Amino acid sequence: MNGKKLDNSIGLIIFILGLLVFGGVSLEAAITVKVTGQIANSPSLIFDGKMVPDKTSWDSDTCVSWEIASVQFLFDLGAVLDIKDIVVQLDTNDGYYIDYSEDGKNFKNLLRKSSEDGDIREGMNTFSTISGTPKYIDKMDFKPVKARYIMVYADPKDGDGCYSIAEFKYITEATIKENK
Ligand SMILES: [Ca+2]
Ligand SMILES: [Ca+2]
Repeated sequence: MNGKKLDNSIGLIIFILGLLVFGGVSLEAAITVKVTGQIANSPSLIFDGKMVPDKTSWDSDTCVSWEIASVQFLFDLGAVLDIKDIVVQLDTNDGYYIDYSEDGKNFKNLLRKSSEDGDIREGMNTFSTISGTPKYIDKMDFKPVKARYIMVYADPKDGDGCYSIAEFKYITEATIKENK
């Protein structure tokens, strides 16, 4: 495997990341990423705003990759937000679950990406729930939810055992207003 291993013996890595802007007001709401299990490369890559070209290799230095299906990523968005849509870059030939929670304890499934979803069969791919965009996947779309916590993990029964995530974006009502 390429890239340096982050051997987190206590099972937790926490990264505080950048600023979020919502509703036109800048708040120092930090996104925290907590990782359970062993991964390659820094989890900060998931929220660095940089997408990778589709078809990028799953173990590229620009991706956060792992090989044990029990690895979990827990994103704390810093506040309960109205999540309308997401855009996520994942290794296309695996299944992944994305769950959400308001309190960090009670999680519900937001969506599942199967190994069959997407327009390419190898490498990193972009999956969007924003209808009308080229990477929109109808069956992954969801009704808006209130969430502060997002959990991402692989489906151990669907994929080749080589998993990867390169970017996660979420769209709120405030994001939509800003872009008008
Ligand atoms: Ca990235
Ligand atoms: Ca894979």
